Amino acid sequence: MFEENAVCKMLQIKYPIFQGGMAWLGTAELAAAVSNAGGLGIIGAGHMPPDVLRAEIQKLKAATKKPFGVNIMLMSPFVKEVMQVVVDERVPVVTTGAGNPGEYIPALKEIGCKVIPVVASVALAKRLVRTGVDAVIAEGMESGGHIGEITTMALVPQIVDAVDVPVIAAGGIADARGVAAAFALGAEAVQMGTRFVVSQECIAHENYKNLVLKARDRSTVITGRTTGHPARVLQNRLTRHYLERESQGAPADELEKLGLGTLRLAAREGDVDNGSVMIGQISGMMEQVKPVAEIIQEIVRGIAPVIEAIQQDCR
Ligand code: TUI
Repeated sequence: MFEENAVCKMLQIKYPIFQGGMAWLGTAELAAAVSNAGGLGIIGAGHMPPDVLRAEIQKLKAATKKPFGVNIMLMSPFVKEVMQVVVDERVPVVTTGAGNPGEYIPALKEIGCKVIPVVASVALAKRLVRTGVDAVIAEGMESGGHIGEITTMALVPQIVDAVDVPVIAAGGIADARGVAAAFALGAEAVQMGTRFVVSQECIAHENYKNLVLKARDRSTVITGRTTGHPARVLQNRLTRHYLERESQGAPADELEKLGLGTLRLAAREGDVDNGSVMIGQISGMMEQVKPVAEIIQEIVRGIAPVIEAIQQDCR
């Protein structure tokens, strides 16, 4: 299975399934569970200071012998220092988000790290492929957290056609049907965030997980469209106030202040009224907290039957 898959071969992983590098949720514990189950576990560095990230990487190395990644959020005030940490620690795979990682690519390539940026447009995908990235993650606006403007359905095939590196699809994928659909669009792997938030190994506060389990198809909203940092979150007291101020034309600095610290508040402290419950649109489909290994096995076993059913129908 997946012996010929370009992403599995490049990264030496068993299944073409990445765990999204979620700030405050993508811990060593979650990443170890995903890597040990055959996927690619990823620490979400978010706004972590460098010493905290180093400790997290060391914890992950102690918990798995399998390949893993670190996601670097390029809007972090510590971006230069955390890049140095991943170089020092010889992290095998780095994914990036929320910006253009161009200036950091040479140092990462130098240590043999596979560099896989998240992109939300064809233009950035093409530019980064010219600078030598190993693959790209095409992330649709169905995703949770910081997002672009194009859906997975429209973005993935356009990026597949535009670049000559493997494409990993992200945004709105949480089961075998989503993986089969991503493969049909030309992706060679998938990245999932929402599905792993409601896993046993995810550290998210139970209030956060319970709200995700209760979500329906239309439960998320996009905040920050006027600030240049749009983010998908579950609708709650915070988003109602934020969107009201945004519609009244509140300045970006006031809106940015309203969002400060709110992801940690919801994810770790469980204040899901005043915090940001970042999650994707596929949260409407999440019914149950499951162990990571079960999530991955269920998806992997489900792919061929989905494709066979389509083939039957198309004969
Ligand atoms: O990065 C993400 N999702 C995130 S980061 C994050 S941390 C955060 N915390 C508090 C407030 C705001 C964010 C939460 N969720 N996904 C990857 C991603 N990258 N999605 C979209 C992009 C992206 C968008 C524009 C990448 C590059 C880009 O263009 C940059 C350029 O210079 O052209």
